Amino acid sequence: PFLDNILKHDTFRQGKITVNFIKQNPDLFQFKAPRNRATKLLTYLGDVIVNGNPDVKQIEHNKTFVKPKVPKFDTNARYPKGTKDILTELGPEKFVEWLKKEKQVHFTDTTMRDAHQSLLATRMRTYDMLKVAEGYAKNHPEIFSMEVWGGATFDVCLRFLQENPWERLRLLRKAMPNLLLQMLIRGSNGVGYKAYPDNLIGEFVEHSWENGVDVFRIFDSLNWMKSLAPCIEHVRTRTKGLAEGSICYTNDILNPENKKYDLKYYVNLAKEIENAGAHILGVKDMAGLLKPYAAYELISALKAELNIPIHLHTHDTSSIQAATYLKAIEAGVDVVDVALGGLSGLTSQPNFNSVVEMLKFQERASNINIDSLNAYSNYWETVRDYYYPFESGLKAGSGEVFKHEIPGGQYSNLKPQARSLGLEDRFHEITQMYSDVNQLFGDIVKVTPSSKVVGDMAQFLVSNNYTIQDVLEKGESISFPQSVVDFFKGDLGQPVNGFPSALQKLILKDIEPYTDRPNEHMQPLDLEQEYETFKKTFEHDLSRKIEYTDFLSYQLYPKVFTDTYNKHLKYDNLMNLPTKNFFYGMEIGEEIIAELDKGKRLLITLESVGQPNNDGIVTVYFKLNGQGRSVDIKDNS
Ligand code: BTN
Ligand code: 3PY
Ligand code: ZN
Repeated sequence: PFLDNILKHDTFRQGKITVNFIKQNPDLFQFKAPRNRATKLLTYLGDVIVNGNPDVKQIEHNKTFVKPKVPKFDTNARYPKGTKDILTELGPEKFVEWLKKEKQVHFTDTTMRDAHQSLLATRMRTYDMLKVAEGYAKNHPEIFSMEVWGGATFDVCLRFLQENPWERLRLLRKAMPNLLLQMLIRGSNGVGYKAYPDNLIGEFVEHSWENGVDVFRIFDSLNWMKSLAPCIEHVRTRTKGLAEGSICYTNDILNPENKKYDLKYYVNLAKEIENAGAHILGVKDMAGLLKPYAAYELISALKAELNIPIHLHTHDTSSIQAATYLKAIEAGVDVVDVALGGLSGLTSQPNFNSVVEMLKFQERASNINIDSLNAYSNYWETVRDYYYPFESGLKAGSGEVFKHEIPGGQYSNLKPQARSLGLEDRFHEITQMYSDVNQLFGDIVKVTPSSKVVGDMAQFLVSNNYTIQDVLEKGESISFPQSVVDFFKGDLGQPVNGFPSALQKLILKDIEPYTDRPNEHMQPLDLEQEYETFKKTFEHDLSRKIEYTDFLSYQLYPKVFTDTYNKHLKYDNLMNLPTKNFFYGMEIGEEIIAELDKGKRLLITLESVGQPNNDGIVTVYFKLNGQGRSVDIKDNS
């Protein structure tokens, strides 16, 4: 195995070894003994029991959880016809014609993507989704689409949940074959925080479609057509799905002082998106700034000027966004995004159940079984409690969002970030600074990843006690966060009306900015060659074979993928471990069932936990299918 480690080592393979090679690479002495899957699972459980899940920062001891009730459905029943069947039957163009003729308003359910991204820092596990996916698709075939993938879920799924996002997609596809599945993609930034080579994004889109995505909501974090258009083209040429090109809504079209993001600006952008080949126009109100009367104006104008259907997305951070939907529906919007009650409101989407009630007995009402919908809301309300460490702490809607304009998905992430920087008590300073930084940057569109740049800058200034004045007066001597430098260089593209040039100079110092597409500054990826290299690097099979989609994960997030791969070598795939045990381990005497593969069940009981020995090793005693088993765990405390 030692020789094997040398042969596989990057440095060796690149032919760069020196006499110190062995001395400098202690990893050469790490040998991976083959271990069976049950032992890996017990090792994980032992580790969480002794050391905790590193992602869970604050544990409420003695907390009890209620078992979520899964609404009834017939496993043997056939799936009723839904929108996916209509798309397959009609193809994208005719599907769009069908949608435009629909009188009722349609709904996208965001519970499995944006809702938990915006309320629970994106931590919802596949386990909890799969429990209800099949039943939901059978009981609610009238839903337009299920937003289940993309945005931050890709990153978080790998990074913190140690799951394979592609596996999640495939399982949800299988469980909901009758409904359209929808994803969020950040144009040239894919599901990442920077631009990637065009051919990688094309490849990513194609494989997303092949693994289950039907509707691609495409946006650019600066509303830059040059990033949107190629991605719309990928969807049109490499899939049979729907390209939903989106405008990101910022500021307020009704404010007479807002000369930049006025109605004309949005209508023009929407027309460009339609001309670029979008099947549907997305109106992405990522921070929840589209007020009811503005929505009426905007949707009316878009309906009048465009031929494609309009799909509206908002966040209820202010708590008045159901009124926005009402006015948008009156103005003729075709589809709106909602989240099931238990995961709705605040920084998430408006409440699906209540919006359905709002429209009851009205012209554009839809035919949804509200009692069943309520049962699903209750399921999510109960599941939500298992994720309590990831709650943002926001208890009420806040009108301040119209000032700071922080996107819903970022808001739930900014609080824990502030906490980890020791700035929690200065959170309102950060939100105020966020708004000041936005003005300093020239009032930009703020949504991932541009929102992260503004957030990084705000936190940087607050934690260093700098003011905006300081930046303007002594910016030359300040070294700004890397994300801010990259942004001003042009790495995320060009903001509406360009960068403020004096500030750009202060931030970039002697770095030269550029104004063409970031992708022009990158080589296309040699996919075949890189895939061969990838397969050699990650040649240990997990409990499955390494796949091409793993290669795509690696290309988007090399470090995150590598870390998760290594965790899978150690712990295996934990997707089927109940959420309570994944985050909080087990209690003495607790008995759980963990399914390795379909039908391969393990019955695990925690018997006792020993004391650390002199080397800090703790022995954890389990019963596995009735047989005594123990694992030795290093206590890291
Ligand atoms: C978003 O802003 O996209 C929503 C939250 C996503 C958080 C992920 S977690 C790892 C990475 N680090 C960040 O600061 N944001 C992303
Ligand atoms: C994302 O990009 O993840 C978003 O949800 C932006 O709103
Ligand atoms: Zn959103």
